[in-house]
Amino acid sequence: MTISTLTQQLREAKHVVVFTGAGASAESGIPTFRDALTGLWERFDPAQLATAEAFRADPSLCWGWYEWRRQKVGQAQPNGAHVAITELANYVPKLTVVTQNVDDLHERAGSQDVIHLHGSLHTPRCIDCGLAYTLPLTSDALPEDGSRIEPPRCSACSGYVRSGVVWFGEMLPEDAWSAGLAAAEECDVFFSVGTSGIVYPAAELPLRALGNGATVVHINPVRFDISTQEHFLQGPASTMMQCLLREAFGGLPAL
Ligand code: BV8
Ligand code: ZN
Repeated sequence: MTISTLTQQLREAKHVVVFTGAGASAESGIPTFRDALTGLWERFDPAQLATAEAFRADPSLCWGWYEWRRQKVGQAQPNGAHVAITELANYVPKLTVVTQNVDDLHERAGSQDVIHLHGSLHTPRCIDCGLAYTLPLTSDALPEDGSRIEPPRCSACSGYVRSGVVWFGEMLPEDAWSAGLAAAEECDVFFSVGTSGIVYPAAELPLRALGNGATVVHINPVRFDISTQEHFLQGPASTMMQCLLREAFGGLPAL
């Protein structure tokens, strides 16, 4: 598919879905999920650390990791991809942003009603009674190579406070998953931006969109195998999303 055919489809689309993974936040300086961990967590595989078992085994190590990641997100800014995705909403009748990411960069770029399939760093809760916990606005700057932090305790039942992300082995939030699925099964154009497509059930969404007859486009600097009906734009998310917006709709504010 040529860029001009794709931009024509984008101009005619009634409902566009943008599905993002860690690669969409990479240019904001947030390490992707496949990037090797550093510092205190260097010896861990993220898929092992992002589990309820890891938290129960060593709450301070796990909570320290999430607080360090939350700090990195707080220090980061939305990048050109987030901005272009927000802009896209002004040009198409309906845009749904579905993300696997646990940062708030889509929201800080101005995207509305972002669907977080894997939860968020910003919504911790009690691991026992589920009571939401309000994080202090600013915590002291954490050491760059990380530190162990004793998790806070729930004010209602004194259970440990856990991160608001979805751990491996946990169900996705029912409302997020059904909203993401409905959007994939209804849209005309589905962009899959910055994801390795390893984690399920999120990785099913592009296939559901394809099944519904949507045009599916993968955007990633690293080429990977796709079916003959899907399309691939090889390049970083910010450049590709901004270029698509310019080609399809003309201007885009300077960053
Ligand atoms: C579930 C929150 C049902 C945590 C995340 C055994 C038991 C239970 C389940 C399983 C099991 N075995 C397998 C499973 C399924 C499992 C799974 O898929 N495992 C994988 C490892 C095979 N899934 C689950 O467990 C899910 N739940 O199945 O529930 C169930 C329940 C009980 C029992 C049975 C079944 C829950 C999955 C949610 C996990 N939580 N995040 C945290 O963040 O700490 S997932 C985590 O990976 C992040 O959310 C991340 O977004 C996500 C996916 O990774 P990507 O986003 O794709 O990031 P990645 O680093 O992989 O790739 C980055 C890409 O960006 C690369 O392609 C790179 O080339 C590209 N890139 C780089 N730079 C750029 C770029 N692209 C564009 N521009 C750039 N500049
Ligand atoms: Zn509690």
